[in-house]
Amino acid sequence: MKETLPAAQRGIVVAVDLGDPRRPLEPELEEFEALVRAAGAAVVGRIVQRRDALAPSTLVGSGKVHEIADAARDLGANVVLVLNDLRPRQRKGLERAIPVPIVDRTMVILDVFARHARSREGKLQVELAQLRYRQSNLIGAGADLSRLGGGIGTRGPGETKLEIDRRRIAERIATLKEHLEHVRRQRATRRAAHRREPLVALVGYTNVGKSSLLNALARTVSPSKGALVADQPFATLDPTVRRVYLCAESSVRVVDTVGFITDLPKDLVAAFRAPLEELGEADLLIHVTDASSSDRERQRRAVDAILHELDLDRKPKLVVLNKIDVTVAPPQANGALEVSAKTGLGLDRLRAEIGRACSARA
Ligand SMILES: Nc1nc2c(ncn2[C@@H]2O[C@H](COP(=O)(O)OP(=O)(O)OP(=O)(O)O)[C@@H](O)[C@H]2O)c(=O)[nH]1
Ligand SMILES: [Mg+2]
Repeated sequence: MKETLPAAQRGIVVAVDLGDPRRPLEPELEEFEALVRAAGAAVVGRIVQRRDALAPSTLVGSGKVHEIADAARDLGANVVLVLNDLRPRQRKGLERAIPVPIVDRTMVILDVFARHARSREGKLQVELAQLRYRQSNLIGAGADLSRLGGGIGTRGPGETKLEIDRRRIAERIATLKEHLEHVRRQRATRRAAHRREPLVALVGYTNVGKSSLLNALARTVSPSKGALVADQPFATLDPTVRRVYLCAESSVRVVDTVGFITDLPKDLVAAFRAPLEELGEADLLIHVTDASSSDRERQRRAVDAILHELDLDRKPKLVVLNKIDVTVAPPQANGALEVSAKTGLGLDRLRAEIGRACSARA
């Protein structure tokens, strides 16, 4: 029997460039388009407006609003994806003038998370974050959502379409919190059983190769056993722990966590607070960076900012420059340990450094 595939999503990406020299638009725009693709939509157009300030009622100027509506029609787009986060009033203003659904960056990220959540805890967290975002942004249920007709902004972590009635959202949020509390207590008990071995946490921007590095360190050969590796943002949502042998007699546990991103939406930070707080138990953090990315500096700053927010900036930390097989001589390596999860280069040194850092703690 043939299945009818849902109509492919074709999106127009819209961004306002505020011309902040400390925040060039291009890398953020490219990252946003990668997120859109990870959420399953194709980018068929890009409209950028340079402004000194965001328009309070429509984000972009009124002329631009019409340009977007025309482009959506001409290019056969069925969703408009906005890089800047939208206030409820701006969302309404755009919705009034543009006949396709309006989806902002936070909704896209939530959508990618919904697609990638695997564990029960991950799914509960994502659903909670989605409902909170709807609640605080007055994104309607029912009628408004059916307008989205499936696709980005409507996907729940399971098979469910997010169609919960607004007055039931609060109830559902309370239930989700209870379930999460229960799952977390179980995990805390499991964790207590492992306390004696040092815990090392891999942190870093999304897609830098944290899961690949975990697999390489743990020498996971079977792809089904290892952490999931994929060339897309937020492949990993659920923490994976593996035992890594530093030498024949000594081992540590290494945990691979959800990747970070600039301006991680606050509903997501709240949802992932508990798993990230477990990083507080780590004896050592390994900050993984991507030698092949021209965006490395911006990414490094974003990760440092989140580590600071999570009160983790005083933890012992090793900085690792991964994917060194791709670039010959990366500029500004700043004494970072050069490794390649792909070729195995530098991994023995990394093991030795982990051992040194962990025994210094003991
Ligand atoms: N050339 C090269 N590619 C690598 C290396 N390490 C990882 N990659 C690739 O980089 C991409 C991302 O790798 P992941 O291990 O999924 O990265 P991650 O940091 O876990 O990503 P998220 O879980 O999505 O945040 C994949 O396509 C990997 O094959 C490396 O050392 N060299
Ligand atoms: Mg990963």
